[in-house]
Amino acid sequence: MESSDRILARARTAVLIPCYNEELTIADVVGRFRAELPDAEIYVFDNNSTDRTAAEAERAGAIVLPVGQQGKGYVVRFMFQHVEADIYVMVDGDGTYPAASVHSLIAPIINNQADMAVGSRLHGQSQSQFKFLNRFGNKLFLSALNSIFKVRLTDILSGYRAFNRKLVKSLPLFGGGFEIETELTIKALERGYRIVEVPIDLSERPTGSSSKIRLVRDGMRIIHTILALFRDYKPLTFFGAMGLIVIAAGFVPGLIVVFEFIETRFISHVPSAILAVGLVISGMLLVMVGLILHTITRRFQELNYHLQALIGEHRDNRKQ
Ligand SMILES: Nc1nc2c(ncn2[C@@H]2O[C@H](COP(=O)(O)OP(=O)(O)OP(=O)(O)O)[C@@H](O)[C@H]2O)c(=O)[nH]1
Ligand SMILES: [Mg+2]
Repeated sequence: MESSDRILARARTAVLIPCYNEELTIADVVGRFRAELPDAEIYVFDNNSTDRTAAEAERAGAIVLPVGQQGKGYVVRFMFQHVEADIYVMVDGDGTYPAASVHSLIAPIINNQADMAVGSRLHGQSQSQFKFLNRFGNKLFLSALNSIFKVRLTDILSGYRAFNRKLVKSLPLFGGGFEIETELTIKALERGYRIVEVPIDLSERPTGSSSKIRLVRDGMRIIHTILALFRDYKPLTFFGAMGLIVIAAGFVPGLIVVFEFIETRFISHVPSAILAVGLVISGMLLVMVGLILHTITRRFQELNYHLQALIGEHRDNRKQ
């Protein structure tokens, strides 16, 4: 087996840092990653910062690329499309993630044990300094995601990740804001990519540097993303559960009418009867929609599998 050092020496590694007004910390972040990964290309994606972020990043030796459309999600999509490398590391520009952990983060990618490695701030072995609300929100989204998608992850919102090229170039991402991390995790899971979590310790933002998260707005966007992906990737569970609830609700007026009919051979609660029929038919319709979408999703998954196999074959042919 080839040693991971030798593989790393040959692989092109890119460190990607999305940034919005991080003049206080960006030079330090670039410097630390340069020290840990001397051969890597370090890119800073400046998203209309109004402070000296771009100048500071350039001074520290990073390649600075401006991105016009505002939002972390747009920036992640831009960098995945435009940066060519074999191993990708993504990290925040606020200096809260430890650069020294980058080696344990990229190890599973180099050794081909994972397609995405996530620096987990909530792992049993992590000692993270989290703000109370952020920790609470994180746990809430996590339990929703773990139960819907039947996985056991400990951090879905982490901004410190490593990827291989295959994943970066094949995930279709649409989110524009902070929901991008949720989208990355769910879409990678659904496509069968291997995800591992590596414990990391989160530190606090230094004083004077301000958070870009707006709890209500970004929280709503993340909930919306989880629900939309639930609908798209688990349609039978999503529509089926709704359908069963509506059918069960139809039983309440329905049973009143049935009991009355058994007792008196007569129906006086006509509105209840109409309501019951309406609810049961609507519920059945929802279950049917779930079944149809489930079949279509399955077929698309098969199609996607063949497509990936074809792309792999094409790549192998070109290498020869
Ligand atoms: N390119 C770009 N980057 C952004 C934008 N908003 C935030 N970022 C960057 O995304 C990273 C994460 O944002 P943070 O504000 O640190 O969010 P967080 O890490 O969840 O929360 P705190 O660290 O507690 O503030 C930082 O490097 C930001 O500079 C944006 O609109 N565009
Ligand atoms: Mg941060």
